Amino acid sequence: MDPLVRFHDQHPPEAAGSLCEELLAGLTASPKCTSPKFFYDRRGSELFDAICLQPEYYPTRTEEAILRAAAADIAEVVGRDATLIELGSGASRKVRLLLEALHPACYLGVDISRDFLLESTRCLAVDHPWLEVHAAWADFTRPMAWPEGLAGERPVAFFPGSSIGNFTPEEAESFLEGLAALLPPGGGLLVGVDLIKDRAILDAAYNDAAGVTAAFNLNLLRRLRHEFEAEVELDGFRHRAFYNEADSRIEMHLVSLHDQAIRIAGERVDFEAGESLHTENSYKYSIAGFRELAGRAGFEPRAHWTDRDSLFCIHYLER
Ligand code: AVI
Repeated sequence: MDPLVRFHDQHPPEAAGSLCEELLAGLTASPKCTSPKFFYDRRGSELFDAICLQPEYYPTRTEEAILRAAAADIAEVVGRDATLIELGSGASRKVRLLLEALHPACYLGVDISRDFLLESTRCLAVDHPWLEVHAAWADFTRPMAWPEGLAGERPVAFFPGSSIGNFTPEEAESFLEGLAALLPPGGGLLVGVDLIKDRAILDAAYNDAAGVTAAFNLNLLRRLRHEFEAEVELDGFRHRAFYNEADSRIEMHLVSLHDQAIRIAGERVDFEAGESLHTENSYKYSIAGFRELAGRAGFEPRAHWTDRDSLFCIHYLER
C-alpha cells in the first residue's frame, strides 16, 4: 500500500472476451466501425502522447495555455477547497497547472490504466505534499460512485482534452447526465471542448506530416493481431481522416487497400478494396452548442475561457 496515495479499486476493466465480442459486433456492422477505446493499448497511449506534441495538433498546447493563463480566474469561479476529481487522469499533467491556484481539499484521479494511474498520482503526491491524493481504478464511462473518505464537501469534476468529443452528442449528453447525478447542487464540471473552426486547421491536426496520427490509427490492426489473436494484414490498410462539416466531426477511418479478410474469434470479416473501417469520431462544438447540450444534461453554464484564436474552450458548469 502506497502511504502517499489512497487507492480505490472501483471495478475491474472489461474482460478480454466481452471486448472481443464488442469488436466483432462493430466489424460485422454496416458500415464497419470500432470504438476509439480500442486505440489505447500501451503503444497506442504512447502514440497519443506523441500526437499531442505534433505542431499540427493544436488542442493539447492550446488547452494548456488557457489553463496556465486563466488559472487564477478559474479558481475564483470554481472556489477553493473543492474535492477535485479528474476523469481519465492519465499522466495528471494538466491538473498540475491548476493545483496551486485551486488549492482543492483533495484530488482523486480516475483512470482505467492501473499502473499508469498509480505512477502518476504518486508523482503528484510527491510534488504536492500538502495535497490529499486518491486514485480510483475505474472505467469512468461506465456507471460509478465516488469512493468513500474523500476530503471536501463540494465535488468538482475535471475532464480536459476534449475527450468528450469522442462520444456522439447523444452519448455525451447521457454521460453528462450520469455525471450530474453524482454531483450535489453546487458541484461543478470543468471540461475542455474543441471548437468548430476552419476545416484546413482540423484536417491538418489529424493528418500530421510526421505520420504519427496515421501510426496511431494503424496501431489498431497490431492490437487486433497481438491482443485479440486476429489474422490481419498490417500493411493492408491506409489512414484516412477528414472533417465532416455536416456533423461537425473529424472522422478517422482505416481504408482497405485491396480485397481482403480479417479473421477474428472464429469469424471472417471481408473487406472490399476501398472499403473503410470507421475507427473514431472527434466532435467539435460551438460554445453555445456545448452549453445547450450540457444544459439538457442538467448543468448550468457558469463561465468559459478560450484562446485568442478561438481554437479551444474550457467550460465551467454547475449542477
Ligand atoms: C483523445 N481525443 C480527444 C483525441 C481527439 O482529438 O479526438 C484522440 C485523437 N485522435 C486522433 N488524434 C487525436
